[in-house]
Amino acid sequence: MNNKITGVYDEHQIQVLEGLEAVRKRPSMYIGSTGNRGLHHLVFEVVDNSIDEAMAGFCSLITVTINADKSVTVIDNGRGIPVKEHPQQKKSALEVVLTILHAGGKFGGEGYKVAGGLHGVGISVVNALSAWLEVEVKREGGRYEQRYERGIPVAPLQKKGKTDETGTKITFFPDEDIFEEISFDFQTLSQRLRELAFLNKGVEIVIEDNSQTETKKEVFKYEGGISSFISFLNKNKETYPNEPIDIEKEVENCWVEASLQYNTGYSETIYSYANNIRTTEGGTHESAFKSSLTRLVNDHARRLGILKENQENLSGEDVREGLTAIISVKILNPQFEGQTKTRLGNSEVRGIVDSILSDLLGAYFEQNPSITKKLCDKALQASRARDAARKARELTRRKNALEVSSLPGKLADCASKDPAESELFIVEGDSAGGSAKQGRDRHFQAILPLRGKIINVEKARLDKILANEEIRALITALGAGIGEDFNIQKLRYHRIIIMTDADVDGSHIRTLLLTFFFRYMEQLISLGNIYIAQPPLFKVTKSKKIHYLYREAELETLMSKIGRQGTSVQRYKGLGEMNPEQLWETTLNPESRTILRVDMQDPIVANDIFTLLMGEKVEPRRNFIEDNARKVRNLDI
Ligand code: 0RA
Repeated sequence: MNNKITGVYDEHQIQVLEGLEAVRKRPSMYIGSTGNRGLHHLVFEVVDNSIDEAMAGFCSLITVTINADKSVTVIDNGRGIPVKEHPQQKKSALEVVLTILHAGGKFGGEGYKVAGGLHGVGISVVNALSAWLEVEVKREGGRYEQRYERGIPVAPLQKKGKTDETGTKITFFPDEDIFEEISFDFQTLSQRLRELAFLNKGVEIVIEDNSQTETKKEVFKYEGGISSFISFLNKNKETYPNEPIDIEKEVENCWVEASLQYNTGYSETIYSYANNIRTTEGGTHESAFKSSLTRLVNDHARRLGILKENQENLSGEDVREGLTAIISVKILNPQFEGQTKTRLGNSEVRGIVDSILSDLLGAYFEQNPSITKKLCDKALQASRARDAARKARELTRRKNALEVSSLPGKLADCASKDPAESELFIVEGDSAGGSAKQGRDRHFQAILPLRGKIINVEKARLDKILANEEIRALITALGAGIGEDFNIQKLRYHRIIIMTDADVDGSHIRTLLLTFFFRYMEQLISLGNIYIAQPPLFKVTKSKKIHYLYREAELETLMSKIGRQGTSVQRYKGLGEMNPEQLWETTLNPESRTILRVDMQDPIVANDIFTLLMGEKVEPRRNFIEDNARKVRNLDI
């Protein structure tokens, strides 16, 4: 008897149970959170394993399906997880991969040359956090199946038949005891899958959603890889050169790909990746890319006589004005550093990226003098504009030194000096501004009325932007600077609330403001400091009882409830029609108002939307607005 028990629960088994237990006890340590993000992380963890197969050259198709029962299936046509008995563990290699933390690709033949993985926690974590998981492997002529519940196998791996195919199919249902809500979002999944398809050229990634009444499907496959990504990011812009400049080379097991293209705009968009992971904090690959580009452009600007001997070098920012670029490296042992572990630390990467760029981009510049001249010219213009902007900025800064008196005249500031409790309402028009000033709680609510339309920052350089009165007032009121100088620590209000009329002009002003924040104070958006006020659309009065309605649809519902007789309906055409008390009650008072927080799920998508809405080309904008006219509530993010 005893022997039998120790036979089942040997040391490996105990190790497995302890491992699974640790994951189930502190899931956030492994997947970040048990909310929406963590839930989607499970899918990406499985997909990353399939991507690893693709990177190793064995997999060309990955299919992700959200099933009707809310489980998710990931299928790939890779080599299949090995099924033979693992020599030390005395069970199938597959079971080892699914039950032992970090077992991943660290065994089994050659393993991987390059391994990705979001945080590389392995599919055992997905297994541990799933109510059930079913795996099917096709490999070595056979088809094998196994089911797990809460990470523990229900039965040993079974052979189910013969097949010539190879691949892995994993279906899992996250544990409801661990996750707040089991609801996979097509959009969230497809954004990341599209990105993975760009980063792994030629790999076909299919996503299907069978969990809603309407099934959805998208197929991502880009033969051009990150070059297609650049075209995608620049799709509604005027660009040069016509096709992105592509660079690709492997040196000492470090695979480097870069793609870049300029557009006629003024903002800089650089995304860097290491082993398919977006390195938002940059790192050695990104800084080497930037410094090589700066050096090369300066060299050529001098050679072409665009920069004269007595002129200073162009700065990195000048050189990157209007640039869209992606740098992606795939390496053996990536070291991720920084607060969010998204900065690449490997020092050897710097020299490799630098020499590859010098060679290949250098050659491109030499072979394409007219393009090179064009981008040198643009960088020179940028540098002149930056000089002018610097002077303008120094003026605002010097004024700032004089403290309170430097605040814009039209700002009605709040009494509190504690940013955490302070709110700034940016209000369209003077009359609404007047009502807001009277209606607010002046202890913590400040009002900044906007007079004219603010400048469209997608169409102007920084010097022009800084010359705009409305923008200047906004920057000084917020107190945190702008662009590279932006310092969130100095922000004077933690809630910045955009309050515009519920009409076309109002939504235009709102988009202009959001575009400005996105381009020049991005942290305000990514950290969730920006809000949109929700003033009511209707005031309905019946026998002295007042109802404020915030949506068209609410009107019918209410009318059928209270009846039309003796009911008066007032449609608010603008904020200015509300008296101060009404404005307080409906829109300002934290106890009774609703405000929407602007959140930016995916900066790539956000970038796209702002370019589309505020950029140069008219046609795509019209199409977009027509396509989305009904969704406008969500469009504003
Ligand atoms: C361990 C070793 C090998 C492949 C895999 C795991 C593998 C895991 C997953 C997860 C999803 N799809 C997968 N495909 C493969 C190497 C196998 C070999 O050397 O043949």
